[in-house]
Amino acid sequence: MSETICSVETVGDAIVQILQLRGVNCLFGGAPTSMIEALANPDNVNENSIRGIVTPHEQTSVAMAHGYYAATGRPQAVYLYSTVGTANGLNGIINASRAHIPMIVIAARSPIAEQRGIAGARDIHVQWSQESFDQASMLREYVKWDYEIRQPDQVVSVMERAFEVATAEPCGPVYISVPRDVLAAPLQSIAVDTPSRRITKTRVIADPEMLDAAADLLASAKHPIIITSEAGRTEGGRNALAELSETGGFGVLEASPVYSNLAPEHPCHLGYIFASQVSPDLEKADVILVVDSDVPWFTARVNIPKSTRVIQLGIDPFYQQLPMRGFPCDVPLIGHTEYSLNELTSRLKTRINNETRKERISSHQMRRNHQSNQLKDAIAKDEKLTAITPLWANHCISQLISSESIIVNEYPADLRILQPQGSNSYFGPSHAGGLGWGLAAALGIKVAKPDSEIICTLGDGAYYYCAPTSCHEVAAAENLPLLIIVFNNGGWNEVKKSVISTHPGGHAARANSVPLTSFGYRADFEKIVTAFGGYGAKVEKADELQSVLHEAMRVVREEKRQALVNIITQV
Ligand SMILES: Cc1ncc(C[n+]2csc(CCOP(=O)(O)OP(=O)(O)O)c2C)c(N)n1
Repeated sequence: MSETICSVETVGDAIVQILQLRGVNCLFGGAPTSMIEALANPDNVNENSIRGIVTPHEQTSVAMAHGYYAATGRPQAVYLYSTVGTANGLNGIINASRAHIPMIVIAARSPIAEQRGIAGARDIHVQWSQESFDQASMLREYVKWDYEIRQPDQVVSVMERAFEVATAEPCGPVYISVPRDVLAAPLQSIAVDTPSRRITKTRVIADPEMLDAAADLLASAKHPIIITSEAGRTEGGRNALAELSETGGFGVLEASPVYSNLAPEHPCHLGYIFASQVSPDLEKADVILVVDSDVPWFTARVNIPKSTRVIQLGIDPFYQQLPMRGFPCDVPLIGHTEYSLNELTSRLKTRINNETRKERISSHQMRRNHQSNQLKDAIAKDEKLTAITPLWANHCISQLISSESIIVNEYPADLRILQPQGSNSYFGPSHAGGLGWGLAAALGIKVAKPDSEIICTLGDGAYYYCAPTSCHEVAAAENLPLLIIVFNNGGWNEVKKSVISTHPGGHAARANSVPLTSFGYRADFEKIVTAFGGYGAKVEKADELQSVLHEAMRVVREEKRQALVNIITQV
């Protein structure tokens, strides 16, 4: 076992060294005082130096770390300022928590000391009023672990514990608060195990008996179906799902996908379910395999017969973090998606009749061809309209996609049309749905994958929640060119739909007018980005959209600037 001895000046300096030794590339959001002091020390500059990225708003920092991890599987660090900064970052932490995104959140805390002669002791008015009896209490439900560094010699073990808990499955954010005087406390050196002795990477494969039971159920099913939201979180999981579905001819539905879970042209792909849509396939199924899906269907909207057998697979298929979740599970497959799916596939190979498999696949394909023709007809119709429909907008965006494209979507993307290809080609929002994630997550992905071409699709509501000036500033300052497409329908369509579905035939539905869901002013969003050196364009006519989008993409590709297209869409 070996240790790296780092000479340091303070606790803050030690935190910087440990983050670097543990492979953290970025610190999003700035840093607390003595960490800034450490980063100013030229002796600390080396090939592993952490990239500090200032973000004007905490929502941006947290979502950037989220995006970076989603694209790479490498947890990053985030800085939140005291109670107030933590409050601003909380929406992003809730998103990260439900999406199982590990990140090391470091928060400043008011100094403990009030007396003279202690570095970092209280000397700013806010340090009394910002202090909380229990700073982490406001986010404790959404982090896996929180701790306050209380004395200097704890720093290594606290940081090691943070990495251990964040990266142990199911992963999630952790929160460390550090009083300014503890952060400034002098330290001479720290000893850090290299390599780490807090290894959490492991392989969990579902119980063999349960795998046999699941294979029996799937093999004897007349109408089996697979439903997933996050099987494509890893490339291995995505490949394993493709193989399983091919082996049994099992159709796959993606329910509010967070990743690209199956290639869209895969013969078993049955389509996507977004928001509160339901698929009639589920009511017909006699066996449902739920793979990495917290909410596979809405019991209030579909009638799943009692006789339908349900298999649930994932590292925590019961989503124990969620206060309420009412889905049956006849066969639990508790394990990593990739390995457990592969085990299931190998059991099914000897159990599935080849004819049945072929028949299923050809019926999926017939259905898909029919649906895709219908979709083409609908797009062709919309092309002829003057106003821009979401369908036509998605079609025009699909013409921009290259092998380097990554779509980051906060709701308006239609995956039937955009057809994300590779395993890392699509990222959707956390099911927590805290709006304001998309643009910053896209920036985090761009930091992680500088050669990728990011297309970020947002609703106008989502764009507002993203703290857009903060995001545009980061894009400009860090040279992160990307294409931002805002579907500007002038308000909150989802909220309108929710009112109508809760009160069908009610006052709002009858009047065909839903109060408090439209913005009173339609902003020229395209002008905001120009304040940050970007390119902006607004488009209102269907026949102009394609050329406007192409010009914006050209600016991103050739001029390496951020570009925003404000598409005035019909609801
Ligand atoms: C932080 C936050 N506040 C409020 C909501 C509730 N909410 C859900 S969808 C929605 C509207 C989003 O508007 P937009 O992005 O324009 O998409 P549209 O519904 O118009 O398609 C709102 C306000 C939320 N999810 N997150």
